[in-house]
Formats: sequence, structure tokens, C-alpha cells
Amino acid sequence: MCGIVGVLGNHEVAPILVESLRRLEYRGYDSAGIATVNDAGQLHRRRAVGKLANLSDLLVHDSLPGKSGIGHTRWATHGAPTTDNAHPHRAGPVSVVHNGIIENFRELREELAAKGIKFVTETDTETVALLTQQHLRQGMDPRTAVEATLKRLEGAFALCFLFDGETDLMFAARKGSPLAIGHGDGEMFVGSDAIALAPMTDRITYLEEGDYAVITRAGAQIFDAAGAPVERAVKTVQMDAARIEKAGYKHFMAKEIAQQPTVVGEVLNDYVRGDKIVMDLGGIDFAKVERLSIVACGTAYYAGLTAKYWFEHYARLPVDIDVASEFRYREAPFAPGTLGVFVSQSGETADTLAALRYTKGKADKVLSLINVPESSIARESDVAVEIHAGIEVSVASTKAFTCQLATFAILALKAAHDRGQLDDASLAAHLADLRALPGLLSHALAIDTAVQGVARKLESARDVLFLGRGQMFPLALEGALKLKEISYIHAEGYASGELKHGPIALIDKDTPTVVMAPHDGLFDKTVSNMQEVMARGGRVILVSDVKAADKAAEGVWQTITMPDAPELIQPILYAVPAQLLAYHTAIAKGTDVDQPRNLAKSVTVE
Ligand code: HGA
Repeated sequence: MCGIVGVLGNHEVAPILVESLRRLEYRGYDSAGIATVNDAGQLHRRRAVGKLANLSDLLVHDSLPGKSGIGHTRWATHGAPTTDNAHPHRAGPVSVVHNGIIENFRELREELAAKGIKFVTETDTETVALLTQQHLRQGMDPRTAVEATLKRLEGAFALCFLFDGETDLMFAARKGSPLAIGHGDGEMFVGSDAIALAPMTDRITYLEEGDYAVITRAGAQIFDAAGAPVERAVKTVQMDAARIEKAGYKHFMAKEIAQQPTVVGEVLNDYVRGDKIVMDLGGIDFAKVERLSIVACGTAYYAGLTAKYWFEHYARLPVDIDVASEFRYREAPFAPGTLGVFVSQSGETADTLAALRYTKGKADKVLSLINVPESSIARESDVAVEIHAGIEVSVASTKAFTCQLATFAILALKAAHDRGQLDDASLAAHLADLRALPGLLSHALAIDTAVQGVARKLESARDVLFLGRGQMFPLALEGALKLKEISYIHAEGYASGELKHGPIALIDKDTPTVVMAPHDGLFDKTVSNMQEVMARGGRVILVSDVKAADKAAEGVWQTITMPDAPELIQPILYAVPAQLLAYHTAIAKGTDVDQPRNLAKSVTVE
């Protein structure tokens, strides 16, 4: 999603803005731009379509002096990714960058058009600049003009304003989309997240919902939605700048896949002590919970779907699961005793946050699994459980998925124990299985070379099917999602048993089928489905363990052999082949692995 930076500095700001935008590249974008106010107080901007390198090249030939500036990486929602539509937008003395959607922009456009005002972009954002310009024309000072503009805006947004003639003034506003203010020594910063500001400062104030801030080099004055001055804490964030480097890997995705044994180990370190689970659930008692309602989007949804199998199997706790974009408008009723569970890596996913807000007050309690403790979802939940994945930069989620799964597995075992479904000895046995996970993940990563060979064969496919049964079904969905996200090959995941109910019509020699099937209680059933594919000339890539691979090898096109593992942790382990298959196929196809086309990280718009 769009990235915002703002700097009131003591040095030339253009290179700092571009460098900060580079740190937000991971969010995905299609154009970029910066605006500065130079020492003579003049506002100017430069914008370019495509990668940041295009903007940097432009700045080499057409530099932009000034020590105050704002910058933006745009992920288009309203209007094509063109230079005209790129931010910062400008109307006379006002320049603005925006993340989110101004939902009433049509109404505002009509109102402005009726006054004879002309538009030069197709974006919703331009209305913000034009409205503020109107307010200035009416004689308001910049602060009053921005306040008057904010009152008119509906929707979700983070905004940062800069003004011609003002070398020491910036405004930041937040409603729906996150925004952080950074404190330096005689310098001030604004960023979509603390990562953008990491080289400049680790002292961060997160704006709260509805807040806006008047910023000068001397500091920030923050006001709440009603315009009353408020104090917001300055936090020192642990933001080791080195952690968002590739550390010798070709892509962030490769680095993040390789980090999984370590980060999953951190989940276990935090939540498991010996034979006990130590997790502060703020008074949530699973013995009294009657139903879970899990809500998430994308990969996090598949983590939730896997957890459904665990909660129902181990804890005998019924689970409803929904994608957030559907749930938020469905007006679902809640049975008494329901615990709402929300999963989001960034903790800012717009649909998940809206679903959470719908649930509050209707479900008994709201629990979230998040990777960013300061995020909106974390703050608005009764209990936020951290998944400890560390910063995830690659747009295609990998380590956050396995950490969500590991955290869910621990939660499900806790629920099972609290509900009397697992005695101490069985809990201890399952925890021992979980403790084996970091080692097994390291072992699983050794399939890398074998997967490269398979990926070279997959590269030319137009469609790929993924099949899985039971707790491996969500993994089939995740495998298909990963492949489409980064290799752009059309892929669909199905429950193996659904094959005959439709997708089998797609089977031919050009449509490979990836079967995720460890040797579990359902293995023989899956082997039958595999035979059905092969009987129709379909080519099967079997991802299975040592025990099963020999048994099912006949007629299989390619086999990826995984280490044998206890049943509970198999879905976590099988995330690795799903990820590596997508990664190496994308490499073979030469796509942009870390920033796949059209996709964004931290999906802060609906
Ligand atoms: N609506 C604006 C900003 C889009 C955005 O926030 N994307 O993440 C536009 O289309 O330019």
C-alpha cells in the first residue's frame, strides 16, 4: 500500500525522502514522488511512474533543493498509475500525500467543479489539496484550512501536508490508515510506519484514530478528532535498521523463508516453558468459550482455517471462519460465549480491522494474532497475541504464516487443556512435538535444490492445481495463493475430495497437480485422488514424507520428500515446500519476487 514520509530536516531532504521511500518499497507501489520547500520558501515536486529508481534518475537531472519535504509511493486505487496521478498532489500553495480512500470524493469533486475548479488528476486525493486551497483562499491560515478540510473528509486516510512559503511546517492526520511521527534533534519526521524512519530516529509517536498533528522542527502538537490538544506517548521502538536488509539473500522472500526455524523458535520460547503453556490471555478462559469466530484475509485466513482443524480436533471447540471483507458486511449474529479471533500480520488490514470493530460488543471478547504490537488491531483487541515473526518485507507472506500457525497451535493446545480434552501428559507430548519444529523446519529447508528442479518444470504451466485433505487442505490453498502471487501462474487449491465435483474437468497433461499429503490417517484417501488424476493423463507432483513417498511413488511425475513429522506440526512444516515451489518458479520465470505486480503489503484500503 501507499507509503508516506515527511521530513523537516537540517540537510538537503530529497535524498533522505527517497531513501525513506525505499524502506517502504516492501509495501508495493506503482509510482513515486516527492515535494520540497526550498530555503526561499518555494514548493516544487517531482514524480515518476514505476520503480523508485525512475524517481532517483529524474532527480539526478532535475534536482529538488530544500530541507523540508514529503514523499510518497503510490499503490493506485483511484486512477491509473500515471505521472499525473502520482502523489504528492498540488493545488496552488498546498501539497499533499495520502494513503487510503476519500470515500466522498465524488461529492467533493462535484462541489468544487460547481465553483469552476478544474481537476488535473483522476484521484480522490486531489480533492484534499483543492479543498485546502479553497480554505486558504477564504483567508484561513494553514492550520485552520487543514482542520476545515479534515472535517469534510469521509473514508480512511493518512495524510501529510506541506505548504508553499512555509519552510518549518507540516501537518499529519490519521483516520483509518496508520501514521507515525518521528522525533529527531531539531528535526521532525512523519512515516507510514517506523521502518521508514529507522535510520533517522527510533523515537516514535503513533497517531491515534482521528488525530492530527501540527509539526515544526521544535516538535509536534497533537489534537484529537474533536480538535482538543492531546498527549501521545513517545516510544523508543526496537528498530534495528539492519533487520530490513537482505543479509546476503537474493530476495527478502528467500531470507524470510530461511528465517523460519529461528522465528518459530521465538514463538515457542515466548509461549512454552517446559511442559506448560505460558500465554497471558487477559482473563479469557477457554473452558467458558463455546465458539470461536476467526476472521482474516489472504494467507492469514489460511492460518485461521488450519487452526479450525486444530481447535475442533484437539479442543472440541467449534469454529466459524470468514474472510474479513465478507464478514464485515454480513451482519453475522453471535451465539453467547463466542470469542472473536482476528489475524493480521501488519495489524492494519483494513477489512480485518473493520470486522473487529463490528465484533466488539457483540462477541464476549476479541483476541488478535498480530506481528506488530503497536498496530490498530492490537490496540483495539481485548488481548493481542504477538506472533514474533519480526519485520516481514516480502509482499508474499512466509514467516508470518508459519508464526501464525505456531501461535495458533499453542493456543489450540491451551484450549484443549483448559477444556479438559488433553491431560497434562498428552499436552506435554504435543509440546515436545512443537519443540521439534525449528529443527524439522531447518531440515525441510534442505529440499531447496530438489524444489528448484521441480520449479523449472512448473515454469511453463498455465494452470496448476493444489490438493490437500484435512489439515493439509488450507496448505493446498496457501500453496496455490503463493504460486499465483509471485509467479503469476493461475493456480487453485482444492480439498482432495472435491476433485470429482468439478476441478477434475481441468486435468490434462499440461495442468500439473501438486498433492500435499504427509503420511497421516487420510493418506490412502488422498492417494486414491492422485490415482484419479494420473488415470486422466494428469501429472502429479507429490509432496510427502519418507514413509509415504515410497508407498505412493508409482506413476508420480515428481516427488518432493519431506522429513517425517508428528501430525500436529505437519501443516507448519509443509508451508516450506509451498513457499519454495512458488519462489523458485517465480525465479525461473524472472518475475519480481519481493514486489509482485499489483500487490501490496499491509492492505490498508478496502
Ligand atoms: N486513493 C489514493 C491512495 C491510494 C492508496 O492509499 N493506496 O494504498 C490513490 O489512488 O492515489
